[in-house]
Amino acid sequence: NGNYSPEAETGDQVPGKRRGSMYLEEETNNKSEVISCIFSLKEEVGALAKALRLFEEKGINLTHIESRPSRMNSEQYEFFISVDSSCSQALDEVIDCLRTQISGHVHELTRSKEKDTVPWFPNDIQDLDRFANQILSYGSELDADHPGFTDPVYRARRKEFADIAYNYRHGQSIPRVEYTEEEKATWGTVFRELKTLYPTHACREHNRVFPLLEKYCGYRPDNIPQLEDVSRFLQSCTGFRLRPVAGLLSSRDFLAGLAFRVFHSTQYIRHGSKPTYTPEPDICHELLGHVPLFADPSFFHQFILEIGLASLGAPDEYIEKLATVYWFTVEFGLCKQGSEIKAYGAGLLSSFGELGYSLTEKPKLLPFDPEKTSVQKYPITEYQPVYFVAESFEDAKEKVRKFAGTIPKPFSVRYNPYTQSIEVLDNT
Ligand code: HBI
Ligand code: NLE
Ligand code: FE
Repeated sequence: NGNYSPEAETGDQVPGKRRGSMYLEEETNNKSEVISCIFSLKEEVGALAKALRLFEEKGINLTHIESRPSRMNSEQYEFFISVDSSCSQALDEVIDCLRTQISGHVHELTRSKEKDTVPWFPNDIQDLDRFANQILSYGSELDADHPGFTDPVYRARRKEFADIAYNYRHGQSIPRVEYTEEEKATWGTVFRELKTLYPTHACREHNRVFPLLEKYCGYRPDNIPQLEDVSRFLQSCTGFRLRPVAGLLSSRDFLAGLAFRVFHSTQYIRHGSKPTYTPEPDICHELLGHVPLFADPSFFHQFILEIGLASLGAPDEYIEKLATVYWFTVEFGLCKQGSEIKAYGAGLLSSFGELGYSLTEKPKLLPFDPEKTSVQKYPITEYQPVYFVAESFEDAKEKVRKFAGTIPKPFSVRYNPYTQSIEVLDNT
């Protein structure tokens, strides 16, 4: 069907499923949110066992049980139980059975129907494993005329990379890849061309980190660095880590990863026939464009965290706005530095074609303002006609934080780096 994705051609992968707009009703935003109920039973041998069998039959795992004598009826005992909110539907069935077969008195305690409509989001860093096979096809814009699309050798190679990502689980080290001579040559071209532009075109944070990557991570024209080595380096700088991904995730999934300081990174390289520019992320884009700024301990990584946290549980229309803000900052942002304008967007810092173009007088420049930036339309397969200029990373971060405050959510979230999970603070 012309989709530019590994599974579109081979057909033997789990098909890319769009989950972004689906509301998962049985799950809620908060792991600690439980559903509780109280039921009363006549005091006799085996009464509780009978009731518990109903839960067992429906596959419900009780997370809490307590008993007390009933104050209303001295022949009865009351049982207070809690179940994980993922059991919501099964619990309905059990409650029905309890009412009709065993006990007249069942009282539901906490279950808010309204909360069930908050889009699902990961609570724990391990939950990111669920994203692995939800890869989107790139879209019809990028089909038959894309250089990699008609090259069978390139397609097969892409499938190898996709398999690494599909099989990866949180906590594992990222498999090392032996790149071919041809792949290394493509990297070499991109690396050399970009390195001549960085001193004049890249922001100072990027230029500050780059020599460290050369020193510690094997950034060289003749070597494609390994994701595992780079990920370890990043963790020591800002706590960010890389995770291999087969292709594009939905914006919702991709942004959610950022809240956990996880950056989903491709491992394949662009087709050798077009090193100047490719619309897809590839390892050049991730390592040369994104990684230097993810390593920067000042404001930039906080800016990214802000976007990631804002995305958790946000309604679809706001996910689209946040993805657009991400596009015009993290991917294609320009910023003021002294009296000059420099590039900090990874899509610019990884394309020697567009990096040069972005600082000419051809594109239109507008001041970064999340309200306006978030609704700007943009092409994804050609140089951007419009760029937004930030005053500074700190200023951009504050503006995004204010913007995030306008997203309607019945709770706020915080990342706990010690437990690597999200803490949800109820606002209601
Ligand atoms: N998925 N793997 C991957 N890499 C990206 O850069 C990426 C993505 N999915 C969505 C996406 N970017 C854009 O929607 C951003 O604007 C969020
Ligand atoms: N156009 C960029 C490049 O050629 O490196 C990739 C952008 C990915 C969003
Ligand atoms: Fe990117």
